Amino acid sequence: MSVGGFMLVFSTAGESHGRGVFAFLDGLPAGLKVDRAMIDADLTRRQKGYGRGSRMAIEQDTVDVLSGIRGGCTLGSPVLLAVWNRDFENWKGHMDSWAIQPGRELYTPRPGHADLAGAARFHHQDLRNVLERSSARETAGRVAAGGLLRSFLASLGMGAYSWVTRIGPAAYTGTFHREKRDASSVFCPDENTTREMEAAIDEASDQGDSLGGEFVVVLEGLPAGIGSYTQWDQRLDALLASHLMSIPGIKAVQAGKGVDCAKLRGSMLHDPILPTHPKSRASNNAGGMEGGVSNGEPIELTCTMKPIPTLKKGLPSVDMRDGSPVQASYERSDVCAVPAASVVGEAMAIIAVSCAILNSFAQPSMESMLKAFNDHRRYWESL
Ligand code: EPS
Repeated sequence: MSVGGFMLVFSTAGESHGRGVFAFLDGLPAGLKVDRAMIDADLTRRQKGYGRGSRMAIEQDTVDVLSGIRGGCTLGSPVLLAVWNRDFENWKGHMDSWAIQPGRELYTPRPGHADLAGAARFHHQDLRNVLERSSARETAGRVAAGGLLRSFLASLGMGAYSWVTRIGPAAYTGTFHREKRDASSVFCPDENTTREMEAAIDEASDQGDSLGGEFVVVLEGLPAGIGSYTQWDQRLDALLASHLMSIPGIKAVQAGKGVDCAKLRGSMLHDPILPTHPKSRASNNAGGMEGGVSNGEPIELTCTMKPIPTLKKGLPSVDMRDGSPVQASYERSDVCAVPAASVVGEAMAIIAVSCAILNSFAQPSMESMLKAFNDHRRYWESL
C-alpha cells in the first residue's frame, strides 16, 4: 500500500476470469536475491484448503516475472508479477476487452458480496463488471508479492507463518506446529480439530450453505523499533490491520489479546519486561507491538473471516433491471476459504511490515540495506 509517503508501492490488477492477476511492487532495493520456489510454494498453498470449489482444479498458479528481476535478483526498478488464469480459455469471449460475447451477465446481487455496493460505486448494471474484480481470485497477486517479499524479510532475519484456529463451530486453541499444520486439509495443527472442521464444512455444503472462521498470523524475528509512534499512519499495528482487513471477507483483525483486553485489569494484561539482552517479556498479550512499534516479541494477529456470500440456497435479493424481488444468483463457488485466506494473511502481513521497514531503512541496494538494518538490530540487542 502506498499511504502517506511510504517507500513501497504495492498494487494489483486483473479480473477473476480475465487473462491473469498481476502484482506491482516499486521501491525495493536492488540486489535482493529472490527465491522463486518460495513464491510458487505460497501460491500453491493458497489454492488448497478443504471447502474450495472446482475452480481450483482448473488453476495451477505459478509466478511469471514480467519486469524488475534479472538473473534472480531485483534491479531496483518496478517489479511486475503475473499469475495467469487458465480459466481464461473458457471465458475469452465473455471477458474480451473490445466485444463481449453475451451469456454471463448477472443482475441479482448476493447479500454479503460486493455486487450491490460495487455497482453503486461505478454505476454498473451488469454485476459481472463488479464480481470479476471483487473476486478473491485477486488475492493470488497479493500472495505472489508477499512470496517475493518473504525473500526480503528472510534476508533480514524475519519470517511469517499462520494457522487456522476456527471454522464455524470447530475451534483450536493450541499452539502452532508447522508439520501438523501442513498435514492438515484446513491448515489447523491438530488432527481431531481438522476432522471437526472438515465435518462442519461438509454439513454446510450439504445444506447449500457456507462457513467462515478465524486464523492467526505471526511475524517472527523482528527487532524492536519497526513502525513509529510519531505519526498515525506510521503505526505498525494500524498498517498491519489495514492490510489484513483489506483481504476479501475479513471482518475483524485483533492484535495480541485483542478484544479480550477489555476484560482484563492493567496488571494482568501488560507484559512484564525482563532484564535480558535484548529485553524480553514474560508474556506477549500486546501481540509484539506497543505504541505502534514492534517491541521485540513475535507479532501476533488474529483475523476473522465471514462465511462466503455465494450460497446455493440464494438469499433474498432483487433484479437490478426492474427492482423485482428474486433469490440471489448462484455461481460455482467455495464453501469455505478460511485456509486460503490464512495464506493471504501471511502475504499481507509480510507486505505491511516490509513497507514499515523500507519506510525507516530504505536504501538503494540490499548491501546498504543490510548494513543499516543490522546496525539497528545490534543497537536493540545491546539494550
Ligand atoms: C470467487 C469465486 C470462485 C472462487 C474464487 C473467488 O471462483 P469462480 O467464480 O471462478 O468459481 O474460486 O477464488 C479464486 C478463483 C481464487 O483463486 O481464489 C469469488 O466470487 O470471490
